[in-house]
Amino acid sequence: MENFTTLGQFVIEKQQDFPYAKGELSRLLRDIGIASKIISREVNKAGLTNILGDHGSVNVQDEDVKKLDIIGNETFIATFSKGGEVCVIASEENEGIIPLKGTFSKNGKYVICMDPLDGSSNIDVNVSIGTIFSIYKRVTEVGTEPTEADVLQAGNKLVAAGYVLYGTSTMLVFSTGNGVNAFTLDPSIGEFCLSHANIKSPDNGKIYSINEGNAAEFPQGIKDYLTWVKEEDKTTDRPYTSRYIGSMVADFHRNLLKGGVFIYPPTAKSPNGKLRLLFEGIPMSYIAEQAGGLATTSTMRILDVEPTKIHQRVPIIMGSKNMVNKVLEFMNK
Ligand code: AHM
Ligand code: MG
Repeated sequence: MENFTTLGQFVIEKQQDFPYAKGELSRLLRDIGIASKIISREVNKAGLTNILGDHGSVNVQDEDVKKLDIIGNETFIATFSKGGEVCVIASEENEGIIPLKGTFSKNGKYVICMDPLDGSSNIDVNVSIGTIFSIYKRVTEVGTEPTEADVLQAGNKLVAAGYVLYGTSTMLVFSTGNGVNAFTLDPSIGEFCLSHANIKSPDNGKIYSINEGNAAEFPQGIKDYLTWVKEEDKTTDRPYTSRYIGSMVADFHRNLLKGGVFIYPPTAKSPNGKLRLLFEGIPMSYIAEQAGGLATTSTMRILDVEPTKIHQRVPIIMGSKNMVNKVLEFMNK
C-alpha cells in the first residue's frame, strides 16, 4: 500500500480542528473536491471543443456546446444543491444571490462565495485557470430564507477558503484557519492526495506580478516601486523577476511557493482595481495570511473590508510579507 493521504482521509483526521465541525464542513470540502474533479476533466478536454464544436454551436453528438465557465458554475451549484450543507451561493457568474432549492435554502448552515472559473480568458490558449471559493456560516437564522446579508460578510468571518488550480496538475489548496494544505489530483486513482502540508510562504522573494501594461494609470507609489524593482543592487538581490500569467490563481500559487508579490492596483479607469472582493480578494487574502503572508488594499487589511455589494471590486497587494511591506513603503511615501 502506497503511503499517501487522500483529501477524504485528511478531512476525517483533521475534523476536530475544523471550526464548527459536525461533519458538515467536511462534507462541504468533499463536495468541492468532487466538483473540481468534474471541472478538471472538462478543462482537460477544452482544446477538443474546436473539434466537437464551439460555444453556441451544436457538436457532432447534436448537443449544445457550453462555455467552460458556465459548465464550472453549473457543476458547483448542482453539487452544493445535492449536499444539503449550503443555504445560498454567490457566484462571479451570477448577478444576484442563488438560494439553493427546496428545504436546503432554509436549513443549510453554510454560505459559499465562488469564482467557478477564474482567468477564463486563458482557456482558449490552454493556459492555467482556477476555481476560487470561500465558506462562511450564515448570519440569518437557520430555518429562514437566506438573504444577501449571508454573502456580504467580511473575510475575518471566514470558516474556510481556497482554490483549485487547473495547471500541469490539478491542485486543491485550502485552509480552515489552521494553515494551508495542498492536494494534487492523481488522475490514475481519481483522488486528491496531500502533496504540500502546512505551506509557508517565504517572507522574502524576488517575483513581482502585475499587469505592467497599465502602468501609465497606476498610483505614483506603484510606479516608483516598479522602477525600484528593476534597479541593480546586490544587497537586495535586485533586479527582481517579473512573472504574470493573467490567471490570478496561477500567479498567486507560484508566488506562494516561491516568494513573490501579486499586485492589482487601482487605475484611473478602475479606482478599485479589477478584481472582486468576494470572489477573488477575500479568499486569496485568507490563503496568503494563513501561509504567513500579507494582503492589503494599501490602506487596510483586505480581510477587514466590509462588503456592501456582491460584485464590489478591491485593489490588491498580496504575497510575501516583506515584499508587501516594501510596496506599502512606496505607496505611503
Ligand atoms: P475573470 O474573473 O474575468 O477571469 O478576471 C480575473 C482575472 C484574474 O485571474 C487575473 O489576475 C486578472 O483577471 C488579469 O487581469 P488583466 O488582464 O487586467 O491583467
Ligand atoms: Mg474571476
